[in-house]
Amino acid sequence: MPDIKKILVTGAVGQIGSELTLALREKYGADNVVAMWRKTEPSEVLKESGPLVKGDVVDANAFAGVCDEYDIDTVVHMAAILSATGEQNPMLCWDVNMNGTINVLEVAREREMTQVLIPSSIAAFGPETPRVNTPQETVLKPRTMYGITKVAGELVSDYYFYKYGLDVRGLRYPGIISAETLPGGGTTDYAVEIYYKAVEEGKYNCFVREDTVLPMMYMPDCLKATMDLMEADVAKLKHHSDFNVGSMSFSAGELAAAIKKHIPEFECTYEPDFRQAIADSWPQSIDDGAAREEWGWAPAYDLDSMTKDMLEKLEARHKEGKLYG
Ligand code: AKB
Repeated sequence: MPDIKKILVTGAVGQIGSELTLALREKYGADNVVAMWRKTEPSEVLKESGPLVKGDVVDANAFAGVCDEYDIDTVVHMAAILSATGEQNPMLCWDVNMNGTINVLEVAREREMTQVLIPSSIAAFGPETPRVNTPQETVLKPRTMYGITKVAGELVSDYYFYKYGLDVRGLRYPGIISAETLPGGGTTDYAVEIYYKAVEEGKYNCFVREDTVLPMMYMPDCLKATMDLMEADVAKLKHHSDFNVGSMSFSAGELAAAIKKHIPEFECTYEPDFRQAIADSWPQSIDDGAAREEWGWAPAYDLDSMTKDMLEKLEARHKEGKLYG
């Protein structure tokens, strides 16, 4: 098993980073997981539960300095510009995602780090990819800048593995649904916003069509997938930076119907915007046989169990007047 001792999480204030940092602190010891953030102020719980550093992964020297200061042997690189923001500002997306990734890999290579985790996404696929049960090995011709940076990230990560022996791992996240930190700038954000608005206002105006089907995953499964992959025996891995991970797939209409079972008065309307074209270029469901075989991936939640849990959490917070934290 990998000898992970001191982890740096970039993008630690983001939707996944914020919860992953806490889960990693629980597992590896609070002092051994450093949360790196750039723009958004970290929450009290992130601040109080372990070390925190302000930094920008695009600045290679500063990033190397942080790794040296904290004696980092593992980087979990969550900082990225997502699909929707990436289409509004492609150059920013290229800069943050490409330069951030190569800086992480170079700093890790120079320091002979134990492991680097760089997530990919279903955005690595494009309209020419089979959309149902998308295979592990298939066409990677995305039409978004975010997707292009994710394909390049997978390829360059595997390059570092084969050329330098750096243990780089990655998984293609579907849309991630969670109740703690709101996502920002993604196409799948509607699947989180809908829960908040259902609880807050009893209605939601969805920015994709009712029949839009995408693969999704609940945060507890996302944390489990990420941490299980980090702990997997490298000798058993045939893939490294590009694992498909599936969990559930549903249309926006089916999601609204699942919420309606708990909040009968909930009304969802649909007003597709530029994000519809992005969603239409992505898979509807994922074949994750390689992840299941090589490191035992198995999700726990489905649409109904996730919806019950999401609504319980958000309703409890709403009652306390703290829906948004
Ligand atoms: C996005 O919508 O951009 C992300 C993703 C699927 O990678 N959530």
